[in-house]
Amino acid sequence: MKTRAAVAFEAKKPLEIVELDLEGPKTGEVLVEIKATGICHTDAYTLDGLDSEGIFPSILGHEGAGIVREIGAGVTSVAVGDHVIPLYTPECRQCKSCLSRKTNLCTAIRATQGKGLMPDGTSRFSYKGKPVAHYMGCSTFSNFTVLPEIALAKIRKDAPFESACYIGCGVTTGVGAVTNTAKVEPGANVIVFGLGGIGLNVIQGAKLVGANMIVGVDINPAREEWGKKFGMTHFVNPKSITGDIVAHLVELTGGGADYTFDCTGNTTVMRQALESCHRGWGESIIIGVAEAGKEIATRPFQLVTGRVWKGTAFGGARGRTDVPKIVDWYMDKKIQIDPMITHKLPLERINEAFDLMHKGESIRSVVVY
Ligand code: NAD
Ligand code: AHE
Ligand code: ZN
Repeated sequence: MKTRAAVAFEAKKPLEIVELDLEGPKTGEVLVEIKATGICHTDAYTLDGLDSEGIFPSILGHEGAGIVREIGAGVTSVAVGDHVIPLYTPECRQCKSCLSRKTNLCTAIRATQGKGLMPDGTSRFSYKGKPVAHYMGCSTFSNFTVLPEIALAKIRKDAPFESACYIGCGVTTGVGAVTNTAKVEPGANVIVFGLGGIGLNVIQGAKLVGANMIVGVDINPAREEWGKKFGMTHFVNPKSITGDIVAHLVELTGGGADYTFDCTGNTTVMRQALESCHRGWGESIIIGVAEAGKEIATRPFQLVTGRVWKGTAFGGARGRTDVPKIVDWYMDKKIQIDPMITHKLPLERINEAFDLMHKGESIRSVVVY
């Protein structure tokens, strides 16, 4: 069949809207009509050529929601007509990682996914007879896409696609980093670095679990109002303070935070986040994705004296199990999504979404097909 998609032909070049060929689902695979997709900073990072796994040409996008249109042989967990969210972290429930119960990082298809291929080692997309790579196993910047059934969370049909798509990455990552990875307890003091599409969800997650101080740190002053909307109690703009940001935050939190979160992808900020933790027990969670070649550093003394450095992918969520529950939280108004979706655009205008993100003018842009 044919599908309309925004293709990343080259790094640092705008996406091009073209019609591609899409092969139908093979054994264990599912054809999904994507109804809406968010644009996450990770898509921009890959498009900007900063991803060591970046492949061109490819179809980016990993924050979608849609409808099952066809199932391949052997598919049992979803049926035609089901509403689904594609999962860049699948959940096979059979691999060593899934069975360990210690991680959400299912390894069933990670190797081929990282090469832009389906589990059988081929791509379903082609343009003018040449293969085009999948991205993060999702490729939601295509109106139709094919995924393995283990990479689909079935969700309730009354959830609007234009909001539910954000649960495919940003919402689950931010809220899950608080509830699954850090396990923030009521009364804890929290610092969130970077108040974009992920950081604001960390803030709402911290509020949800009853954190005490929720300090937001961002170099964009407009983010102060945004943080307050979702539960931030204090805002710090590193550009507006005199002296060292870490010393400032340690003083503000009475000795350092119980939990800090990096939602910037900047390795200097990651160090600040670790060192703003309380001596003896503070935990810092890296969410941000740093560009290829970057490394983190701190004095080992920071860890010797009890601070803990952790990371999280997809908020530690096991997608097929947890994503439908997060959709329920949204539908039950336990968490907010709609105010964070600042822009809705047709696919033809997807490049504007990247410009808005780079200018700091959007929280989340969503393409509606
Ligand atoms: P975003 O562009 O919406 O937000 C980034 C925010 O960080 C902006 O508000 C920006 O002003 C702020 N910022 C930038 N530099 C800063 C600095 N030096 N100090 C303080 N604030 C600074 O991006 P997003 O979509 O929220 O994504 C955030 C990061 O999380 C990206 O690196 C993205 O790739 C990553 N991410 C990781 C996961 C995961 O599973 N680990 C999931 C989604 C996104
Ligand atoms: N490809 C990059 C790593 C990118 C990365 O860390 N991705 C996160 C999700 S970001 C979503 O917006 C992730 O899930 N990581 C775990 C995994 O298995 O990819 C690189 O550095 O090569
Ligand atoms: Zn993302």
